[in-house]
Amino acid sequence: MTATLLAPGTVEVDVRLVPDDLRRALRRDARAGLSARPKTMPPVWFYDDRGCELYEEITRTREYYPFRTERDLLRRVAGEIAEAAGATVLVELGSGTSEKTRLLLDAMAAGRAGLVGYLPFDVADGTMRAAAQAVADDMGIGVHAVVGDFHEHLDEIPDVDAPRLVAFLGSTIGNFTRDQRRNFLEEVARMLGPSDRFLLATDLVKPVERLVAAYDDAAGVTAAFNLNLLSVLNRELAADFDPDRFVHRAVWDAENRWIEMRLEATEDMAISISALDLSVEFTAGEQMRTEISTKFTFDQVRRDLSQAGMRVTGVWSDPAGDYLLTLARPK
Ligand code: AVJ
Repeated sequence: MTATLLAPGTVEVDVRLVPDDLRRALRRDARAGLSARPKTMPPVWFYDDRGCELYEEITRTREYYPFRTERDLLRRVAGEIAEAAGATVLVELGSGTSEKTRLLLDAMAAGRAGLVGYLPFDVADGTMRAAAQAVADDMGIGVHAVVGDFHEHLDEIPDVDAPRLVAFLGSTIGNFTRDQRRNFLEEVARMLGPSDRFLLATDLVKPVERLVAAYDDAAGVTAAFNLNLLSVLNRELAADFDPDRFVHRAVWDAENRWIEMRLEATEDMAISISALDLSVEFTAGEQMRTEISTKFTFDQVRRDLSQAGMRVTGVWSDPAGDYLLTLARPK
């Protein structure tokens, strides 16, 4: 169904994911993940208010280069991307509040095609509503936001009668498993019309010591970000994790070309998760995986996009070759 573009300055928010859905999803992921061998928890649960604060802090650490590398790259090439895409509506998957969004919006507004609409999509309702209103006010365009989950609600994004640039920044695609990535890219390809384009941000493979340092900064901010997950489980599921009895680990998995973040138990312990009526054992040295962050090569990106039904029309990288922005169109 083709939705009409909203009048300038108006904001509409479609809520496809209510707090109860999130609570149910956390219970499902915790029951499955804490009973699995090895234990795992998906990274989406890092991002409570404290987690968002800690992530912002991570982006300011010396070791964590992806955020500023992407921002500086966008500052340099957003205009070229806007011209190459020729879109007048920006659809942003995982929209957050970042200035990176503004770089793209400003470039599109200044471009030949102009900017007539912004469609942010994110799991975090509050953050996105505030950002949506600010963009509508500052840029005088219609903003139609969707609160949803990447893996379930992409087809809820309004299909407007204007060329759309669908952007997925932050290299968040690196946190998806292979299956999640394939399904996500196929879903994106399905939603693209002939005049739509897809902009994908990916962090590239580089010397291992730089990768591990980026996920284990000397100041311990990433460690705090990782350990905060235990506080989320304690608060949301009445669990009794003691974060002082776990340590943060960041490990490079060369075979899968991803960084794995883990929480390692420092001693044997039994954890009760009252909300799930569940008790789980940890042995000393046992590690629970809390995030993968896949690092790409251009060939991998081109192959993944091609397998999903898209072909590359433009690439931009920073001088050091640390990061990649890829523009694609439906085949
Ligand atoms: C922005 C979600 C992609 O995986 O690099 C930062 C999150 N995890 N430090 C990433 C993160 C550990 C980040 N993403």
